[in-house]
Formats: sequence, C-alpha cells, structure tokens
Amino acid sequence: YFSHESLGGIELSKEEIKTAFLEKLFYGIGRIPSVATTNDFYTALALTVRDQVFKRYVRSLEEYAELDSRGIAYLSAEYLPGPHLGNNLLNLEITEETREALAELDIDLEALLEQEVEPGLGNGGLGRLASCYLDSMATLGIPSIGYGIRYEFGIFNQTLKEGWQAEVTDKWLHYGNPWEVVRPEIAFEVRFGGRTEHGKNEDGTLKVTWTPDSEVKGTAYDTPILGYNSNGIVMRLWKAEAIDSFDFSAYNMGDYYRAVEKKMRSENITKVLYPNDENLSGKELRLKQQYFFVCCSLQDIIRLHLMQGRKLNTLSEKFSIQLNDTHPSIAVPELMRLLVDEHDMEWEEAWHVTRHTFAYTNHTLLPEALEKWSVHLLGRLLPRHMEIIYEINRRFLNELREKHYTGEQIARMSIIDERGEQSVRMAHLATVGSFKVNGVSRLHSRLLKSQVLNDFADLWPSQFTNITNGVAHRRFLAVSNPGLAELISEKIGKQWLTDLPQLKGLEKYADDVDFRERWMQVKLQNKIGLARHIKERTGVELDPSMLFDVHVKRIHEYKRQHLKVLHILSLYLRLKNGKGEGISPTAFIFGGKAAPGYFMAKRIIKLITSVAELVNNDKEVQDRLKVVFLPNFSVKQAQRVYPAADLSEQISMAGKEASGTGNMKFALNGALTIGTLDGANVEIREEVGEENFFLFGLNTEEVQTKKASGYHPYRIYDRNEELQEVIDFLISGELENGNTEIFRPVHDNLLQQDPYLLLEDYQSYIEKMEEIHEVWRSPVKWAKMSILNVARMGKFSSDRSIHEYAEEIWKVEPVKVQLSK
Ligand code: 26W
Repeated sequence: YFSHESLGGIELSKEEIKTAFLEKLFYGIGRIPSVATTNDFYTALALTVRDQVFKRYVRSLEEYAELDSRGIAYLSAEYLPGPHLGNNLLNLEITEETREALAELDIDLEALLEQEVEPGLGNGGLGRLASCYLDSMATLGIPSIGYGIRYEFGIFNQTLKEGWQAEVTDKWLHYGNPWEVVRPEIAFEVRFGGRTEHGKNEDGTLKVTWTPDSEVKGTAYDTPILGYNSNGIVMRLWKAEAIDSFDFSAYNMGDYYRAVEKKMRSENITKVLYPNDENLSGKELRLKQQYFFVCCSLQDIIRLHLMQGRKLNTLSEKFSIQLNDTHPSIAVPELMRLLVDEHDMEWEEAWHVTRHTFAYTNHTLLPEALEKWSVHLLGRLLPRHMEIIYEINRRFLNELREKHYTGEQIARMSIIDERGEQSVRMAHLATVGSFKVNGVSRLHSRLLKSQVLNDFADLWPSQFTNITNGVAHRRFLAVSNPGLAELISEKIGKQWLTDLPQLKGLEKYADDVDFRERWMQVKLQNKIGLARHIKERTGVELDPSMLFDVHVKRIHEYKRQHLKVLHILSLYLRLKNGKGEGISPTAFIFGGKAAPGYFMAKRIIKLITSVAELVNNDKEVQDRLKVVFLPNFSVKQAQRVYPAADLSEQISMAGKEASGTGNMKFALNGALTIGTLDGANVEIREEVGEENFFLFGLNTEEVQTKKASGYHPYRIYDRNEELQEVIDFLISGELENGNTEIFRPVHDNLLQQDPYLLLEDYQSYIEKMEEIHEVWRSPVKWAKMSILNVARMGKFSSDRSIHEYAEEIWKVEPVKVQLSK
C-alpha cells in the first residue's frame, strides 16, 4: 500500500486504508482491535492519514526547492487550526473510502472525528484567520511556512459554574499529537537581557556585541498543512527548552538543582497562551514569547535562504515576511540586528533589505488593543533591540524634519511615545519597517488610513492597501456541512471546492420548489443535530422548528452580546404582558469566551445564563423562547453551530469590528444576517444584495458624530417605555432570586456612559427583529433569501484573499505540484 506509484497521486482504495489502519494500530501503538480504545483507533487513523499527508508535503518541498521559487513566511503568535482529521480526509479525497473501511471493522468514523482534541493556540478571529490562510496557501501552491508558538497550554477550556465562566487549563497534548513531528536538528538559540558593548572591528568599522544574561533554545515542531487535492506546506511552531550546555556544564552540575530550575524557567516561555484579545500591558513573559518565536523564525528563514546558496542582500527578492498584527513586530529590529551585528552588513543596506521584506497586517482599531511596550521593559529584556529601535526612529524622524513636519506631527508619528512613561508604539514600528500595510476589510482599511495611521498614509500613500478577510470554505462548508455541500455539488458540480464564486450557479434554483425544500431539509437536519448536542451539553431541549438565532464569538462589549440580551428581555416581557403576537418561536444560542480578567465580559456571560434560567423555566413562555449559552466555543463547536444557524448576529457598534469572519461562515451556511455596517458586513451586504440582509443601527460616521456632539443614553431611556422596562428589569431582582446588585454594573454602565451605543441602536434593532420574525413566518421567502446568500458568497473564500496577498503584496507565483508525477 506504500507503492512508489502512489507517491503524489493518491488513490487509496478502501482495502488499502483498512490494511494501513490495522498496521498502524498494531505497529504504531501496539494494540489489536479487540482491546483498543476509541482514542487508540483515532490515533491509528490519524497516523494512517498523516503518512499520506507527508507524501504530498515532501513532494511539494522537492518542487519548491527545485524551482528555487519565492517564498512566504507568515508570522503569527496565534493559530487555530481546528481538528485536522476531517479536513485532511477531504483534502486527500478519501473520506468515503475511509468511512467504509472503518465500517467493515465496525468502527464509526464520526466517533473518531469526535475524539480529536483541537490545538487551541489562539484567541479568536486573528488566530483562525492565520489557519484559514495556511489552508489557502497550500491549496493555491504558494511556497510558504507558517511560523508560530507551540504553547503547551492553549486557550483555556470554558466551563460554567452557577452561570459564571470558569477557566480550566487546556492540556491539549495529553493524549499525544499525531499530527506533528519534532525536528530536534532545527533548533536555535535565543538570548535575553544583559548589556551591549560598542567597539571596533579590525578594519575600524563599528562593532556591537551583545552579552546576554540568559539563553534558551527553540526547537521546531512541524505540522504539515495540506491543500485541497494539491500541495502541502508546514506550520512550524517553536517550543522553548533549556540550551544543551545546561546539561553538560560542570559549573552547573556543581549546582544541580539550580541548573534544573533554570531549565524549567526556560521552558516557561512557551508554557501558556495569554487568553486576552485586547490589552495586555506590561506582561514581560508575553514580550519574551514574541521575541522568542520571531528570533527562531528569522534564523530559520536565513538558514533556508543561505542553504539555497543565496546572498543575504537578496533576502527580500526571495522572501516576504507577513506580520500578523504587531505581535511579531519585534522582527523589524531583530532582522536589523541579525544583518548588521551578526552578518556585518552596513546599516543602509540592512535597512533596505528589512524594509523590502516585511509586510504588516493590522487587525484592530481599538486603542486598548494597539500594542505598546515600555522602553524600560523592552530595554531591559532586549537592550540591543532598544538601541536599534532608537536608531530606526532617529533616522525616520530626520526624514520627517527634512520634509518640514511640525513638532506636533513628529511627536505623533514617532515610534517612541514620550507622553507619560516612554513606550514603543509597535504599530508605528511595523509600519516604518514594512513595504505594505493592510487592513482586513474595506471599511477597516479606510479607517486605518483616515484615523489610526493617517499620518503615515499621508506620507506613504502607496504603502497602504486593503485585503478583505476570507474563510477556508472547504473546512467551513465542505467538511462541516456535508449535507449542504452534497446538495450544492449535485446541482453545480464540485468546482466550487477550489473556486467559490461558482456558487453563483445556485441562484437559478432559488425559485425551484423542490430544491428549496431540500435546502431547508438540510438545515433542519443540522438543527436536529445541534439540538441533540446542546441537550447533551446543557440539558436544554430546543425544538428544531424554532428560529435558531445565534450569537457566537469572543465576548466583548463592542460586539454587544448584551444588546441581544436586551432584545430577549423585551420579547420575554411582551409575552408576559400578553403582547407577544408578532413573536416567532425562537431559540437564542450564545457562545464565546471572555478574557479571564475582563470584568464586564464575564458579567455579560452571567447575564446570559441568568436570562436563560429565567426564560427556560417559565411555563408561560415555554414553546416561544429558549435561551442557551453553549460553553467552550471553539473551532470544533463552531463547525457544528454555523451549519445549524438560521440567523447570524453581527451587531457590533459600527467602526469597531475590523472585519469579522464568523459573519462569512454563517452566511456561507445559509444563515441570514442581522448586522450593522461594520467590518466585512458592509461587503457581505453588497454581495448578497441589500434585500437579502437585515441592516440596522448607526453607521460609522453617525457613531462619530453622535459621540462628538455629546451622547446622553439616559435621554433615550427616558423617552422609550419598553426600553425602560427592559433596563429596569436588570436590577429588579427577578433575574437572580431577588439579587438587585449583580447586574447593576451593566445597568449603570448603559445608563451613564453606554460607550457602545446600545441604547442608541436599541429601537432600530428591535424593529428589524420584528421584520425578521415576519419573514420567518414565510418559509418560501426565507428559503429563497438563504439560497441567494450562499450563492453570492463567492468573494469570501480565503483562496481569494490569499490570491490578493500573492498578487498585490508578495508578488509570488503559485507553484502547482503535479500529483500524478
Ligand atoms: C494584545 C493581545 C491581543 C491579542 C489578539 C490583542 C489583539 C488581538 C487580536 C487583534 C484580536 C483579534 O482576533 N482580532 C480580530 O481579527 C480578525 C481577523 O482579521 C477580524 O476579523 C476581527 O474583526 C478582529 O477583531
């Protein structure tokens, strides 16, 4: 079954899969079927599939090396790959053969898929986007490596305790990880602290030596990422370890325990992912993580470059390095250090190389999420880098002075923020050190240019561009919604798997009665599946014929989960007051994690679970409203949720959500959207047609005008009776056994500041929801809108995004590997 002919072109028969699987079970993990556990079976299958994945990956590597092609390094502190097995089966096109092979052994493929623990190496949108991009880079044949951190503990597992979020550590490696291979020979040293000395070389040129006070080693762990019926690339994650000399040095052995302690301290660097998706001020370990993975990655890139027999001054001709937000932006001074200090390049030449190598993607406009590191901390941890940053800044500010910038402008644009404690503005560093800067949706890129980085956009207009985000539609439609995928392929063929705009071909079936019925039948089956899952996890029983109204994403005030809560309470009170005629039976489904230290976000989770308790236990509203908070939202959960959603909630305050990608996954699975003109919602609405999108609320300009002219939430409350009732209800005690204080912080925040304009947008939201409930009562209309949404989502594949990065930013040609070679 490993015949050489099958190298590349993989056509595995059911029999071959069965044989390979049994051999892996026996020789790979020492088990026979009669005593094997589900995890044994899962691991054996994963290993079987991994062999095939490696064949393709090795084949691609050969091809890339032979062609000496331009390559891309994607630097991201976060990845959320989701479960690998199902996606790899799809990419190898052996899902059905595998299912049958296992069935003959009395093993259910679904149970094995369920067994996989996903690597939760990210917080949310940014990490998932990185993984979607690796999928598309592999599929398109872009020679690339995704570099990151192999956190031992990923994002915490969320459980609920009396309705509050509780965090449990994520031991994702406990059962082993069959998808990765360690590369002990690919390891680099990373240094911290100490001091620098400025001396002279023999030829009189300046020579800086950095004497660190600690060192660690980063070792590569590789996970191959396969494209659909095509190439493979690698996700290379670094794990921190003690450097070898600790183990051998006689000095340390004399003080054995101190040496071991040091070893343990080294390993701390990659111990845990910070579970924050906003500010993280002053966390030294976080800066260490960032530098650690950047340092290893750049050394690896230079190794690969030199290995091909090239000179370092041609680095930018052979590599583009994409910075996923500012998290890896310490790469700018690090590359300068490597070139100037370690490879004796002149500053000007090194700067030319650096500035032609990096490109920077910004993912947020929120001021609290823009990274800043205090000069004190950065200077202590990375003294040489601090010097280099000062030098970069000195030269940059001189350039501005030559252009007659005012003192005020210069202070605003400086990489060093001199207000209060001196700090390094990482977005400025990344912008100055890159040849391109992009936002992640049209609106976001416009705001980036006109607000956050406006001075830079004026200075270097052609440096700024937009690449609207996209999603891996194979994972989020083909793998996770097989019913819909099959129905689609039956009508328009399978081309959409690599060419999403082909979905357009579905438009003509929107008026086909039979097709509409089958369409809604698939949705119903998915809802039955999700309802079963929710019953198991939460005990709440949902009637699948209800409208499934879903709000899943990280919990954040700007995302306004609490606006949804206000809506639910308004419906509840209407029903209690006998005014519920217009209400269609609805199941409200929430999911999402809150940063452990984010007080308001955690309070919002408690609010949701309290409302759920109240509503679900009230006989009077029994078959009209249900509310669930599905704990531990993750890629795996997401793959169950999107296919079962009728309505997608994308209700952030306009101007705050950079793009959103959940919005795309919902619409791709036939959910209709209620949303504001924020992030990529704008473009989704443009694509699907305004008549197929439920719009509400202020737009970005209106938000800004409202705020500038003085916003008084109390006045809105004062004039809206129903809103009053809802807001008062928060502190009535009815939500929490007479406890009137528990939701007072939410109540007071809304009445006093309401920074995200919930009260302002409330009425518009409520009215749009009434319209939605009316449309829901017309299944024909709903089905048509749903079909048209899917048919018009072609733009939002990450294949399109990556194609744009390749053409506009990276200037890299795809290399399609011949599978049948
Ligand atoms: C400092 C800690 C930290 C960690 C992560 C700060 C900020 C982040 C990210 C910027 C949070 C994030 O995931 N941003 C999301 O990125 C997505 C991909 O571009 C966008 O679709 C979302 O709108 C954006 O919120």
